[in-house]
Amino acid sequence: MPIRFVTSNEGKADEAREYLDDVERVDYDYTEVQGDLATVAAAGAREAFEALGGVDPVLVDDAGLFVRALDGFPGPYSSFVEDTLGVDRVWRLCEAEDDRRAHFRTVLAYAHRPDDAGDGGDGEETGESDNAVQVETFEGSVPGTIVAPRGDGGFGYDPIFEHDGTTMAEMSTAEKNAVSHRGRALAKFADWLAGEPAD
Ligand code: ITT
Ligand code: NA
Repeated sequence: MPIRFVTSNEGKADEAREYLDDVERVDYDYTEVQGDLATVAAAGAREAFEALGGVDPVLVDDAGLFVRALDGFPGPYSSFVEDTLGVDRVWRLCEAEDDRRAHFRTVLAYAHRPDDAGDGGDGEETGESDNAVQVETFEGSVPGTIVAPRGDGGFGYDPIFEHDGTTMAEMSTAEKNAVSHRGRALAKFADWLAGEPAD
């Protein structure tokens, strides 16, 4: 069964394809509730799962850049800030700071309806909510430093996010996945999926 990755961001889908066999990117504009990344991702996955028919599992990814000297800005507003200020101006805000440490964080939320047929434990049929939708979340983060933009790869804030001397925009997808917030979360998710009975 394909995993529908509900995201407007082709870069996220490309990164996910390194961990998951059958990823289909889907545009669906789920509500971004107020809250931390996990709350936003889980609510988005649940909403998208139902809106897309309630059968194929759905994956949502909510990410943010947190700059220490800016009290975690842009954090949950990272998407809005990229669209309005832009990445170069986020660099210029940080340029004035001595401490340019930051981290990137993402939460993947996977909404699915486990197929319980045949593995009902004690064998009792309750006839209800045996296969209610479930949402699992997987978190990943990576420390880094905000630097003047370098590199043409990746997307979003990658040109200004340096990890171990290299910006994420200077890395290939595989190199970025090996160290990134999303790569860590995807690895956890792929491990978890491998342990699940097939739908
Ligand atoms: P969807 O919500 O449609 O998935 P988005 O790009 O808006 O796509 P987020 O809200 O999760 O995704 O991302 C918040 C911001 O952080 C947005 O500006 C992204 O471009 C940026 N971003 C997310 N992951 C990133 C990464 O791995 N490297 C650099 N920037 C990233
Ligand atoms: Na978004």
